[in-house]
Amino acid sequence: MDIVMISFQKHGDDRGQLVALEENKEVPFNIKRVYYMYDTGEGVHRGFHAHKNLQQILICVHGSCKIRLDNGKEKKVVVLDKPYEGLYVSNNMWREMYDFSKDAVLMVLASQLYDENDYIRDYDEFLRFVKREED
Ligand code: T46
Repeated sequence: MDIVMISFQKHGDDRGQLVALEENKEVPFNIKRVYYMYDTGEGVHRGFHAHKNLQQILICVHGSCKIRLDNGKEKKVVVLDKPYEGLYVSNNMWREMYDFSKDAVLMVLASQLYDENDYIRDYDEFLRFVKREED
């Protein structure tokens, strides 16, 4: 399984850093939605689902967290701890977010509006979905 990390250009000067993200440029899709999570409690694990269609870029703009990705065959863990790095998460990918630092802000850029019908929340259903997509 390939992990796709995107390193964004930093526009730094003596005032500090700035990162700009535009759809279909730094971000490889039309951005329909942005959400972020913060104040995540110690020991909390979030996610535990996949998406049928949604593509996303996860950026830990402050602090750090870990993302476990699972494509139904392989699992990999990615540490997000740089505000200028984005993790591309395709559809058909089971995800879990954990080990949030106290100050973590995880921002997500999404290719679709929120749609509960796009979620696969049952792991066995996810495995069946991935298999069907392959056939
Ligand atoms: C994902 C991972 C990385 C909304 O009303 N609108 C939204 O756009 C989102 C994302 C959530 N919500 C509501 C639905 C729930 O009542 O916010 C609540 C928490 O959402 P959820 O339990 O789905 O959060 P996570 O952290 O488990 O998962 C989220 C995204 O839902 C998911 O698409 O890939 O972050």
